[in-house]
Amino acid sequence: MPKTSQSKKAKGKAVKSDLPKRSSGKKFQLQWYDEYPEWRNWVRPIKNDNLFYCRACKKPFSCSKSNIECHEKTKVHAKAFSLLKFDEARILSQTASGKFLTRSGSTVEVEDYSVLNMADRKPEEIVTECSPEKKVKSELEKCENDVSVHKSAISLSNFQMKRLLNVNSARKQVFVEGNFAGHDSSAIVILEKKSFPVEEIFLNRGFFNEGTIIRKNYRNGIYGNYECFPTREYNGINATVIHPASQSHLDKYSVKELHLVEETYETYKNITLPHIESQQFSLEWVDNILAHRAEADRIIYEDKNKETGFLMLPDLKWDGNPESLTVLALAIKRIKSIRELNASHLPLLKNIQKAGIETILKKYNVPASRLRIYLHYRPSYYHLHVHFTYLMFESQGTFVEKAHLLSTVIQNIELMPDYYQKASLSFAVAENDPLYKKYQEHGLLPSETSSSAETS
Ligand code: M7G
Repeated sequence: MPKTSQSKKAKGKAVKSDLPKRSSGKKFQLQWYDEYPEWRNWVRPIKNDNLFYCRACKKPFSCSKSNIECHEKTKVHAKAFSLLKFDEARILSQTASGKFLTRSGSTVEVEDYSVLNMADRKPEEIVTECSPEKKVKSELEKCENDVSVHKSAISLSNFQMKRLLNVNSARKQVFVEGNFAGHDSSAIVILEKKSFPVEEIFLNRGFFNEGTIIRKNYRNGIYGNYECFPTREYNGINATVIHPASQSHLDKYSVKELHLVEETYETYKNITLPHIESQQFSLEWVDNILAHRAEADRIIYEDKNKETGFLMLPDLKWDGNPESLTVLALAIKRIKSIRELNASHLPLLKNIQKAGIETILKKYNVPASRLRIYLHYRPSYYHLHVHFTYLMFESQGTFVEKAHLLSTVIQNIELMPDYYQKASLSFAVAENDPLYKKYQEHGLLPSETSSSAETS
């Protein structure tokens, strides 16, 4: 077995950034590639110098085995390396010549480092490493201290893509991780094609008019296939930007394997609840809405009663098209989820049901019979909220293992006041969710997942 590059020897000691230290490094030894095969992907020796060039970070570093190991463990390198892999997977497949395009559009030789004249480099350009622990801490600090891009107008040309997190071709969505220029912490950009308007007037205005460009792809008898570019106003896509994005956000939007868990109330109390209390998504956005600090002009209904009150507004992900109506009702009272509901909450739930239906009818002219009204378990955000969506819209999160109809929740509690403290609730948990490991440790999920079925 080849050694992995996470050797115990790597201590991540600081190397000072002055010229004498530069010569204290070692020349790169080609046999290191045999010991650490992964290094072939990103470490490049620099001729006649005690430096190596990192293809991911695009910088020279002081060269010694331990310094390369230490560099590999830094978050900055890990991010740069995943970006490099992403670029190469996308671009190298198109170029058999061993050349690739840089993001700026120029073509360069993959192995050509002659452009780097190390002798001309100033000492401060030779990057040195600090301990991985320090780096991780400073990365966290960067995220906490970073000012959100939303504070000023944003431009997507300032967004440097780093990693494709997920693609949903059925929903025509793409989830991308990257950085905005001038900001250290990661951002997530979610792009989603909008649904079509169905009113004749909008179809005529946006699609069937002289502003629409149509180009023929091919024709076969009576069948013709075209590429169509509707007028600009109707070409828009829905973009959601999350910044600064935490690791939990990145996990939420990354592709991952799911497992079904059957959670008893004991499991909830002993495993799920302590986890929620220690590391749930921030509810700042909910509190901002409740206090009218954000989205105040989007509120469509408000009942300020502390026990039975709630507030309604369009969901973040609704593009405003009636065909994809997605409205959120947020309880005024802090209730984590349906797990906490009992008979004392019936007036609140019934109020949300009745006033919510009336509001949507009045505001959007959609009757109750055409609405799907449900709660999520487990939700992403542990402040009780109810989703109102157009029944014909296949909205996300309406799977049987996640959505609970409000009417069923009310009936369950009417039949048994402590139903949600008695019932087992099933939901999917992703392998990259910290709870996945905890459920495994408590025997709720098998510790090893076997990908191949046993054959007799
Ligand atoms: P959930 O069931 O906790 O999680 O629903 P889910 O994302 O797995 O469905 C929370 C809902 O709140 C989602 O439908 C989000 O789109 C919506 N949402 C999230 N944020 C951060 C906001 C926000 O800032 N404003 C509004 N209006 N809706 C939000």
